[in-house]
Formats: sequence, structure tokens, C-alpha cells
Amino acid sequence: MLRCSSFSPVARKVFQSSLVRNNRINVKVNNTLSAVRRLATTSDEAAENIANDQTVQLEIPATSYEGYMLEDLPDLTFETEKSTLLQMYKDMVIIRRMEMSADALYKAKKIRGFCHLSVGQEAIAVGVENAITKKDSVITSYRCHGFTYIRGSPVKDVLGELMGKRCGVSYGKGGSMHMYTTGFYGGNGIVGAQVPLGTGLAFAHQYNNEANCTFNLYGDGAANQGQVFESFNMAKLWDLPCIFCCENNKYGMGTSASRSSAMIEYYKRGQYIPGLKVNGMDVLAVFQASKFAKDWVISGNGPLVLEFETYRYGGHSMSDPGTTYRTREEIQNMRSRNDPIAGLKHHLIELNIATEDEVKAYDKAARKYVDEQVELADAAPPPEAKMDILFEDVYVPGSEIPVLRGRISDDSWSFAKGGFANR
Ligand SMILES: Cc1ncc(C[n+]2csc(CCOP(=O)(O)OP(=O)(O)O)c2C)c(N)n1
Ligand SMILES: [Mg+2]
Repeated sequence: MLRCSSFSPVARKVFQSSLVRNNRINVKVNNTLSAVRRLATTSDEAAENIANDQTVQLEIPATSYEGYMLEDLPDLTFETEKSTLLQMYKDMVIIRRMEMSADALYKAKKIRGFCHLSVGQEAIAVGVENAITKKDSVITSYRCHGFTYIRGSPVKDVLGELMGKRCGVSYGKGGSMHMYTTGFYGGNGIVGAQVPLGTGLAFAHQYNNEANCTFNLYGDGAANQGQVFESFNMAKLWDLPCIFCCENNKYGMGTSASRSSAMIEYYKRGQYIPGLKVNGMDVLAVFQASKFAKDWVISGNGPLVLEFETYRYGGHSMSDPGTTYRTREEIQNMRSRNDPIAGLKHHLIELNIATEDEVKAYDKAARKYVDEQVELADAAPPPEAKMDILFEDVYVPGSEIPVLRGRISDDSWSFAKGGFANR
């Protein structure tokens, strides 16, 4: 199934037209896996409909996983729709282009303040999203732009938020670390603080008898926080459908995991909770592990700890060049050998899902889409200079209290009056 719901209308259009441009697509077909069917279509819709029906068989290396207290691991051989793979590729490229645009906009001083990019870690957002539905919940740290996009926000709204524009996902008031969208609970600036919140989201799924789960993401640095262990305890005590996901990108700011953590096998950190280490640089491994994890936690087995081994190519944030605490060779090595986008591209070509030229066309379409979104976000207006805009998102509209107390009585805001209560 093409995950149109996680794709903005503009991006979806770009993707569909690319499919048609490449109207001869070779795939292995579901019921005759060895057979190769060649498609020749005449319209966007036809190309998409046929493409949607086709599945390909994939095999990922046995080194993709390591289990802890688990009898079974995710299958290494599996089938998935060809269109899903293409969509994953496209989304990873869009996220990377979006982050690179954010980098450039920051350097042009159009984005100010904190800004943490996730270049190199794209496989995690994309792999997780493809394994879940919009009814599942996701919560993560400040390194959140990719998840905000993949959960449903157009690139324009993510970049608009970074530039403080009214069109931003948080109306320009949150900035880099505070982005939310349906089923996505941020974007949290305090290291580890999202983990108890995510545990609460999982509790809500259980309480409401829903067959849904929460992906509760945190970093290797955050993994040492006390509140993470308190969350483990409650989640196991109540067997909550919570997937604790440590994005181990090997560093917490400028401190390597081995210098900050007495035990760096983060997938074993749940002690009494089973765990799974996953190659987080391979979107297919992340996808498979996430499907496995969702299935595990919604089947009443209680929580699971996933460790996605990954790497950030850039510094911790825009103020960190990222080269003083690690060698250039280390970064280069990861980029050239383990890049998630290059890895999936290899699969697409090897499985005859797309040719080199077709992949280039996807890259070009993604670049064009992001460039257009940058222009729109840049041209979008900032919030109007009106005081009531400052207070409008404190409460869900209609649920406001009469007066929101300020620091001093002069600052108190009356929702009824639409102005300061005591002025
Ligand atoms: C409670 C708290 N302590 C310290 C900080 C400063 N700080 C911001 S990010 C960070 C490192 C976290 O590293 P990790 O959890 O590995 O996440 P990554 O940045 O690698 O994604 C620190 C110490 C903070 N924001 N909150
Ligand atoms: Mg880290």
C-alpha cells in the first residue's frame, strides 16, 4: 500500500508523476516470486494501482539483529510492496534534503536558536512509520524534524516552524525542538523527559482497549536518565504496549557512548524487559523490527526495548561542528559504507524495482519538491504582532479558563476579554 497519508499532497503528486515517467518497472511478483513482470501503463492512476498490488521478496543480513530474552527474532526474509520501498526511498531523500535546507537556512541566519539535525538517521523515522498506523503514537527528543514530516506535516510547515512563521507546525512558536502533529507528541527539549510521557501514551492505548502502541524514542545519552528506568518499571508492571527505542547514534553531544555509559548494550538496559538491537542504518531492518515490536507489544507481551544503532553525520546541533571528538575518517567511513539512502537505492536497483536513471529522477523530484517548500516557507508571513496570538495555544480552544495568571498581576490574560485582565 502506498503510504499516501504520510505524504503531503505536493510530495504525493511528485511521486506519482515520477512513477509514470518510469512506466516500465520490473518487479518480482507476489505469487510467482521468480517471475518478472514488465509493466507498461498509460496513466498515473493505472501505474499506481498496479504498482500497489505487487510485492517483492527481500532478505536482510543475519547481522541485522541481536536479541535479549527473546525466543524469536524478526524474519530475515520477508515480502513487502514495491511501492512501499519506493516510498521509503523517496521519504528518506526528502527528509535529508529538508535537513540540508535547514542547515543552509540556519547559516543564512533565517533560522535562529537551537537546531538539531538528523542527517544519517533517516532510516529510523521512515522505517518506524511504515510499520505503524496513524493510530499509533510516536514521541521523541529534540531531534524531531524527520518524524514531524513522516507523521504527516508538509516540509513547508516544518521549515516554517524553524523560521518562526505562522504556517509552522506549532504556528512559529515552538521552533526546532517543539514540533507536533497528529499521533506525534514532539519534539521534547529536556533530555529523557519524553520517555515517561510516551509511557503514558502507551497506558492510554491500553486503557482505551486499542490495538495500538507507542514508539518512545530517546538517545544513548538519555538512556542513563533515572526517569527512563522508572518508565521501564511501570511499563513492565502494567504490560503496556510501549516500545522503548534507543537511537544509539554513538554520542551524546560531544561524549561518546562508551565514556558516558557503564554498559553500552542499550537493548539489554530494560533488564526484565526483552530487547532487540537493530541495524538502524538499514531502513528494511528498522521496518521489520518495528513491525515485530508492534506485534509483540499489542499481543499482551508487555513492553520491548529496541536499540537502533545509527550515526549522525553532522554535529550535535548547529553550534557543534562535530569534528573535535571524533575523526573525519570515522564520519567518512559511516557515510560511505552504511548510508541508509545508498543502501535502499542498492536494493531498488538490484531487485529491478528501479533503474539508476529512475532513482536519479526520484532524487531530482524530491529536490524540486523540497526547494519549492523552502520558497513557500521563506515567503510565508510571521505571526501578526498581536498579543492574543501568544496565548491562543495554551488551552484547547473552548476549554480555556477565564483568566490565565501571569508572573505578575499585570501579565494575567483574560480569554473572555481577549486582553490583559488587569490593564
Ligand atoms: C535534562 C537535560 N540535561 C542536559 C541537557 C543538555 N543536552 C541536550 S542534548 C544532550 C545530549 C543527549 O544525547 P543523546 O541522548 O544521545 O541524544 P542525541 O543528541 O545524540 O540524539 C544534552 C546533555 C538537556 N537538554 N536536558
Ligand atoms: Mg546520542
